[in-house]
Amino acid sequence: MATNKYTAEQIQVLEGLEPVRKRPGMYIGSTDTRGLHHLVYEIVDNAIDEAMAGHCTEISITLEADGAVSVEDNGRGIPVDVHPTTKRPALEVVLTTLHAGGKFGGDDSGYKVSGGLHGVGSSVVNALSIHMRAEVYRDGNVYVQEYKRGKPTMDMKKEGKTQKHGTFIRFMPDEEIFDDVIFSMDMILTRLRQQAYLTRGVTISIMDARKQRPELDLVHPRLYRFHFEGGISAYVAHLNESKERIGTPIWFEKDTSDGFVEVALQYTQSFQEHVVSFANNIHTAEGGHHLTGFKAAITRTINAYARSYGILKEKEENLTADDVREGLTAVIAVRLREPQFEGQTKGKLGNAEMKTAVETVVNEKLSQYLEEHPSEGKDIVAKCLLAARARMAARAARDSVIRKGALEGMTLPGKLADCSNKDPAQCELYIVEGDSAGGSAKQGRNREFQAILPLRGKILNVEQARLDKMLANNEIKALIIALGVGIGEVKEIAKLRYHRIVIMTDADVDGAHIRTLLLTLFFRYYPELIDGGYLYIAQPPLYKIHRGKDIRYAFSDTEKESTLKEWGIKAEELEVTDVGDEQAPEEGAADEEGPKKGAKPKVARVNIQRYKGLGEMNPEQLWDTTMDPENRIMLKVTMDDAEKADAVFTTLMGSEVAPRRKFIQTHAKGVKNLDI
Ligand code: TSJ
Repeated sequence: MATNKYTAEQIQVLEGLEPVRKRPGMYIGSTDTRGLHHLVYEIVDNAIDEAMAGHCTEISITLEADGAVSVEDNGRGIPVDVHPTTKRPALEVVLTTLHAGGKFGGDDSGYKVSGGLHGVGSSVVNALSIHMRAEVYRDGNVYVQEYKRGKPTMDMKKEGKTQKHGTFIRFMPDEEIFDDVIFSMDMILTRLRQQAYLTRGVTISIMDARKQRPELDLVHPRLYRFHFEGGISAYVAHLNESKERIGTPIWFEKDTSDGFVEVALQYTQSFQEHVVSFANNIHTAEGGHHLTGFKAAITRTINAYARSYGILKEKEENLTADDVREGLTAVIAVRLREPQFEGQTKGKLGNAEMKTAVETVVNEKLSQYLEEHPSEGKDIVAKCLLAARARMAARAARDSVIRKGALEGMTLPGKLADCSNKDPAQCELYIVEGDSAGGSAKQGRNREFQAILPLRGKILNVEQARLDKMLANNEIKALIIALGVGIGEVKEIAKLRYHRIVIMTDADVDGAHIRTLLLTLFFRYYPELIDGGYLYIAQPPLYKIHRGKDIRYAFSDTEKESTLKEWGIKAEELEVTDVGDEQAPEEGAADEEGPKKGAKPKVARVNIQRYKGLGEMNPEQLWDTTMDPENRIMLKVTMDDAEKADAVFTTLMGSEVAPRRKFIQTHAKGVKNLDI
């Protein structure tokens, strides 16, 4: 019925922003640093949409001196005409009502992106900002409106003339909503670089104009410009920078009735597979049907090619999907009208039709490429055959290892201090760097459900090692046996002995290195454990701060400073000592307990100690701060984290020396913070 439809539409359009401020997590996932960054992505995604619709070529983002963020594009400008149902300018409706986005878009924009928040809209950003200003450059005029916490503080007005066209949005995140309002250049760069690859030809620039930059951001120049004429083909080239490549990236695209398919791929001599997929510019970390279609197609196409040229003999077995994925780097980007995102983190594309769409396109275009490039074709098949032979050798090695009982049925390693509970769902395994920290952890733990495995030294260079060699390494063997899941083709995730695996390393370069190495190992050999949410990183405190009987632990410099602020002490007035040293507080650094009648103000000494390593904490401290489920903070490792570790690892450990040297030089200043 027409009346009902009208009413329903009106209700939807008029929905206010109160619920967003009441339950921000429902709209942006969380109010931690991740949620904070979503604000930027959400605004930028609108400009990306405009670029993908073919109306915008430049997008600039500025982290302003005062902590605000501004985003400007040279698109058509958000419409400003009065919206019929609300009698308000479209600009105001877009920025002050929920789900108003897209209602003004006509149909030419094709597939909407709206990546970060899966399309909840720019009004959510407005609601969560203490202040927002919008400028629209359109028809020779500048239109302006400002808002506070999502509410207009003025009617939209014309403010002068301009030759420009486009949209400018400036917002200041609300400190009442977010735990922390400091942006990370690293996070913003990663995301925007990816968006620039996916939107070929657009220029995205990021300016860091803040007075105070977070320590980790100091390794970055203040201005970045991303512009990739090559699109995802340049992305593949970038992923393979430090690897030994076979030919140049292969690229193709095709518009099908089910959606648009674009693929870039390149083989390398590495043993690892690196395939990244996207749907409507959203990274599908859990894969989905488009990825399944891609994998099916490369297996089929390469086998067919190898057979037709007699490289694979009649009596020889087909190459397996694993064989053709070894050393493969690829980016798959699809665009479709109604993407369904499924899975635990909504990172899996659920549209079944995309399997056939991608499979058909890749079958056709890849076989055409191989026909036209026989020399590259031969090299690719040779690489896949090498993988197949290695697989058979590894199988033989594994069989013999199993016969000798190296893994299966083998007793738990002696250095593992196991827990008494045998229910995996209750149990935790702490992988601890070094024997002394391992000792503290063993004494400090709750032995009922916490097991400790100390690892010594640098484990192994997994980039260059094969499965059979890895099994021979004692540290790795101990870890694998402790996990209980086997490895390679005998992997059985259901046999996992601990449902929380915690990497606990020092907050220094060596610790970061071991952590990167372990993350890489899990990323490459046990991605299921990361996907399943079993892998964590412990967060030991960086500082112990005490004043009289009041003891606090700080896990970051920000936290340390806020404790001192709470106590009315300026950070510059204190000197931080390493654990063990005595600290004499300077005059004025001490705290006053508050004036008591007739008594002199009581002064307590404030003392800050910095922990250099886990080994410096005694068992009780380690339990209290880092291992006690009631108090501890642990980071759950995501595929994204692990993938980044893998990239760092490949650069640091890979067989090619030149890029490693470059990496170490360009990051030398930041190495003490080397982080995933
Ligand atoms: F929404 C927003 F405020 F977050 C925002 C929107 C932020 C930024 C930086 C840019 C944009 C934006 C929106 N850039 N370009 C557009 N384009 C439109 O909204 C637009 C313009 C014209 C037409 C038309 O049919 O004429 C349609 C649309 C959707």
